[in-house]
Amino acid sequence: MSYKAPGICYCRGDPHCKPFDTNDTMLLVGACIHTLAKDGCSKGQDYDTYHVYANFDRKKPQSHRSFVSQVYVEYKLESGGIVTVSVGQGGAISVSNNETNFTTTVNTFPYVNAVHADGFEIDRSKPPQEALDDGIFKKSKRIYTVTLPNGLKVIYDGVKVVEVIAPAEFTGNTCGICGNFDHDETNDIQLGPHLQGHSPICSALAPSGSFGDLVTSESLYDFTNSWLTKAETAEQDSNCYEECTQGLNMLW
Ligand SMILES: [Ca+2]
Repeated sequence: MSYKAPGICYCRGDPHCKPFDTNDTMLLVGACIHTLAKDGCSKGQDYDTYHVYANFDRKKPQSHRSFVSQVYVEYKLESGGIVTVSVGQGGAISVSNNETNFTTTVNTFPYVNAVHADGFEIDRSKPPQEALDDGIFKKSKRIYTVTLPNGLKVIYDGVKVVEVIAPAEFTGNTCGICGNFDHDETNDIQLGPHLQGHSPICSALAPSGSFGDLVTSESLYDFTNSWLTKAETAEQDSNCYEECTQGLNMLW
């Protein structure tokens, strides 16, 4: 019966991330934007219908510890348009549709507790008891839940805790830092598409190897960097820019 259960992946703290299939967290290092979960796993950086990614920011310029500062959810509509929802610090929410050139900032919280756009629901609530029992949102006063038309839920507390809840039918059809959700905890840490020889957007960070290679726990930097999905300019994030141009060795 447990195979009917949704998959739960989260990142919290500095950041410790737990994939869908394991109960252990792993400490990741990086200050750029990384894929948490997406489908279309044979498509490299592209995806079929959904892509969840997060911005990791350095806590202090000289520290290698970072945290999830913003969460993005992209979803391809049947019309071909792409809706992007982002949830940032303090629950700052924006919704955009590239087909209609529609962009809005949701600033109606706290006057309403849910908004709807393009089949999405975005709501604000107290953390569910189940998550509190697991200690996930214990310091979060409010959480913001983005529910996609396909049932995927992405929750962010507007501070540094993100949780991705994948419906049971996503089994085996997801990839990213959250792993492949095939109920096998031994194969979650696989190299993503951001690799040397594949036009990496941050060449100093792109590991060598092949997409899907299993990574050992000693190579978690390679794992994280292989799921790097967007570069940032020096103006957007000087820490990411430095890592991208100089590599992680600058941190130690
Ligand atoms: Ca797995």
